[in-house]
Amino acid sequence: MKNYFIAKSRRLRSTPYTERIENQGVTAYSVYNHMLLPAAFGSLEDSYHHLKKNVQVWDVAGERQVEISGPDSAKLVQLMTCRDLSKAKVGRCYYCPIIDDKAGLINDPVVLKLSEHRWWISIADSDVILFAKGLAIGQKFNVKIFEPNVDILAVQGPKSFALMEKIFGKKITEMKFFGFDYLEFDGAKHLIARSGWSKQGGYEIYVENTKSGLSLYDKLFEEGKEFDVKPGCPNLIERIESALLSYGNDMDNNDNPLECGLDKYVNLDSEVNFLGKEKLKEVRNKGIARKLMGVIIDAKEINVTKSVELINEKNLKIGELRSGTYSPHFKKVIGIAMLNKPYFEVSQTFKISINDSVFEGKVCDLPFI
Ligand code: THG
Repeated sequence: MKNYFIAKSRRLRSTPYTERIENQGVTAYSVYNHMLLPAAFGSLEDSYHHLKKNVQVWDVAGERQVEISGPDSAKLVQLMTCRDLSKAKVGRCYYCPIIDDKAGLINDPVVLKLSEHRWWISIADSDVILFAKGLAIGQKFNVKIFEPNVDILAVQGPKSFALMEKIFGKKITEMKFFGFDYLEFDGAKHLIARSGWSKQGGYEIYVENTKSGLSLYDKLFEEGKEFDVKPGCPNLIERIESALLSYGNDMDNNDNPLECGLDKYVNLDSEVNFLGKEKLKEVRNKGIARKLMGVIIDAKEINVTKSVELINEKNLKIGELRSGTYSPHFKKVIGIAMLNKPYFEVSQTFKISINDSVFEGKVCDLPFI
């Protein structure tokens, strides 16, 4: 595969950590919420093994916050998500599908309840702020909506707990999954959550004070030497093995949350009011017509840059591959695919063309591991 340079500009926003990761050897960028998102530090496979064993620090400032505050803030946040947030607690994070009136996914953010009338929506790659503003204007809600200067640093991997304890003390190890708290470093309080886009454990530091955040960045590498800390980024292999979905890759506005297996985050039987509720009830009553599933393919390499057709023995299209990677764990290609009814059954076989060669594959449940 040929590679190309990225043309930087003001529009393609840098992060406070860009200079640091470039000195540390970032080798590829992606773009996320109009911001640089590191995509590789050398070999993807080496980073995968390192992440599963040690600890990494990630510049995920591209996970931008949409802040919604004011008397109608809870009403607006609820209007956007099919997850019932009526019992949401201050100090907790909630993974929430955001959908439109047709139940099409707009985004799949982490929502943080900062106080009764103040929320952060930690977004995946789509312009949620415009959707929120449009709704607020149309509904005449009394809210303030803006993008605060928050630049997340993720600390991920099994040794993240020891590293963070060294810097922040015992308190940080007592934090529950998807809980958050404010901890002090170098004269500033940082919101730290036990979360992150890997299944290897860790934290996310929502840096608002850039000066303190940068000194924390350096401190993580200094104190992390004994844990073999390395710079990293969301890892394609690890996130597919773990079935962490990627908005824009695995699902988009043409898919609804039930098709994407997000049933756990869909509450249709409570009183809360959200867009697309009636439509989702219809989908639930009728049953979904397609489903996001795992696939395992007898191949050693793949590079998914657009959806790829999955074909059955009768040469009928039965679905499409949306993400894929070689997995060192399975020693095969694994991927995330949208399968049409009635083909979303485990063990359904298919053929797929990769680089002009045909390979055999099989459907399986998510997550893989
Ligand atoms: N952290 C923060 N913001 C984010 C992401 C993140 N914004 C963009 C993107 N990632 C949003 N997507 C996801 C997808 C999955 C999860 C988090 C964000 C996730 N899911 C857990 C799982 O699947 O096991 C559990 C969620 C739950 O059950 O509550 O962590 O990573 N700040």
